Amino acid sequence: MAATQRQEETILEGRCRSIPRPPLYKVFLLNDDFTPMDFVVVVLQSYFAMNRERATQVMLQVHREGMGMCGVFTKDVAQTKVQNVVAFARQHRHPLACMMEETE
Ligand code: TYC
Repeated sequence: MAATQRQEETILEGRCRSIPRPPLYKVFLLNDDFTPMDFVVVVLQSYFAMNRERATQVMLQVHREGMGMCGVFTKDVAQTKVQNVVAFARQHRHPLACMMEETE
């Protein structure tokens, strides 16, 4: 019984590994001179499930270094995040830019 179970698990594992992993995409925020810092923190909390402390760290990294990564997602999820963040920023008349890039 145990041997049969192990054999089935091995077969299942083998099948899983033969399925290629979907490509993943990094989502970034870009710095600008106009979007308020508090707004960027709200974006990171609302769309990237960060707590206030982490969101503040990422916002400051973007502010100082020009860009910062918000997360890694499958293509459709990354596209939706970018669209929603940009739409939310435009509703509030902020020029905040958000982009995605395929991981290596
Ligand atoms: N540089 C902006 C300011 O000084 C803050 C900012 C941070 C804007 C991150 C965009 O992605 C950004 N108000």
